[in-house]
Amino acid sequence: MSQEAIIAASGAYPKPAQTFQYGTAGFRMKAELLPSVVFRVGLLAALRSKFKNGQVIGVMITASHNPPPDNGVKLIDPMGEMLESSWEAYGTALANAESDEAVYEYYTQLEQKFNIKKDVVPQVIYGSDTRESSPALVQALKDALDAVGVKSQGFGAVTTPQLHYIVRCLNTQGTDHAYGEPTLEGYYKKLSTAFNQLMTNRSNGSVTVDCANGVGGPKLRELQPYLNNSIEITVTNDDTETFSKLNSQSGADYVKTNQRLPPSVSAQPLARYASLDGDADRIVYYYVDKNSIFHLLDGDKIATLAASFIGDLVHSSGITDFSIGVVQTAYANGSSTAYIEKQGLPTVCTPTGVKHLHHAALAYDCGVYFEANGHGTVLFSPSALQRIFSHAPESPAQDTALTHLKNITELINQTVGDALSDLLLVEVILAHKRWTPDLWDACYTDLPNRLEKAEVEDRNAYKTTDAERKLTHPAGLQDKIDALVGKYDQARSFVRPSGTENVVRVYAEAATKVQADELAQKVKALLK
Ligand code: NG1
Ligand code: ZN
Repeated sequence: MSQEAIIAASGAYPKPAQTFQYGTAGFRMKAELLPSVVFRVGLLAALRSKFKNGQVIGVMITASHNPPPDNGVKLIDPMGEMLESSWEAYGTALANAESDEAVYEYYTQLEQKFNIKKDVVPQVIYGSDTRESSPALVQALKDALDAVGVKSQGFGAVTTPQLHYIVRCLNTQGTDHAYGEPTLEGYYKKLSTAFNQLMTNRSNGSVTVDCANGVGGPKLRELQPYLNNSIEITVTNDDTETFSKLNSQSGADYVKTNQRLPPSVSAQPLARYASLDGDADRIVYYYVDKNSIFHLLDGDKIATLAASFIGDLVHSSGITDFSIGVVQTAYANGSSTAYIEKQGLPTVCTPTGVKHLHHAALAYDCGVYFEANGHGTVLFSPSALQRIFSHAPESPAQDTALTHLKNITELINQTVGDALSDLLLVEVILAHKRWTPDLWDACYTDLPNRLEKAEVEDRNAYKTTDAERKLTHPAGLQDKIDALVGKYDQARSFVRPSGTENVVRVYAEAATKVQADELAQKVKALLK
């Protein structure tokens, strides 16, 4: 493509006076700051695809659980995973190039650095969530893709995990590890076929799903006709027309952070409720007990549920020497870690951000990873899948368990955490166990905890070690935190800079709610 064409196209998207950084969730900020960033991410996606010999790269425009005025953009690698970390820096550098000429120059430098062949046709697919700002940003992306001759396809409003699924399907088509049909219909068929088989002759009442007025609402409605009648799903907070309602007083982040029902939900005792986030890659469950007390069933509870269910199926199938591990972050409730270890399963703690968890989960035959906020999935290694699908059962009971296990591997979106897939997974497990939400909840009791955020002058001054559980900088601060923690029972607290917002987060847990709240406040006060 000609130098003039790229420079001219870039000229339509001037860079604001702002420094950008490709963080945990790509670029994310006020939407009006993003057009130049999205344009340049389009160039990066083209390079990435060329570097990967023309494999399809995905670009998702979303700001997940952030408020309506925000937006964001992130890249999806060929197997449906997050962009390889080493490339984040190239995205950052492109986004910060001060002129259109500098954009072009850096683009050609990267072409040379990676020895990119001129004759490879890059392929990129893209989608967005339901924000008002999304169509204009999609246009910026398209302009970049056109300027560098990318073969591209838009999927309109989709959930983040749907786009990850389609990327993987496109890149595995026609191989012996084909992931599925690269369409939304293919996605619904894959999930529903596995779900319907797992729910044959089973039923499990109803679940009410709060969709945060985001893209998960319409997509859950699209999925519903494919599902058999084994559960009744009531879809709420699915108004995507009123842009200001997105993630407002609803959604997984609201429920998890406030530890309470969305105001729009009047809960019946012991009925099941779930909330998705704005791009439907997170889900949390909750219920109220007979005394109308709210109980949260978060990502940790989903991880323990999935790990124990899969462990039982593996065992009952007669498959031996099969490793299952649970990957968490520092935000995992201390009780969940203790519970998993008591079950004899290994746990690993990684820094926040799904890419870290995903990577650690690859070490097991089956790696279950969830952030406490409900973002996570289950990975089966290629050799584990091969063993599962070639295993010869020796009894009818083994045969049944094995069939369930095979369907579980199909039901789970193994590319990335997926609220719709996780919803069906939880429903299947509860139906198989005949568990009401209180029985699920009774596996262990969460330690009371508190998450706070603090505005600080420079969050980059906060540096962590030990999977973000300890601060190395500012010097001396960790000692002060440790001294406070020592004053409370079963207490734990840590401070880390957010990767998605310009804040520092404070987490505290302790034996009682009063203690957890007080500890969080006192640690927060240290940051002033
Ligand atoms: P930051 O802003 O780095 O804390 C938040 C979530 C992460 C992850 C990312 C990406 C918490 C405490 N942090 O990261 O778990 O989901 O957003 O969306 O929930
Ligand atoms: Zn999300």
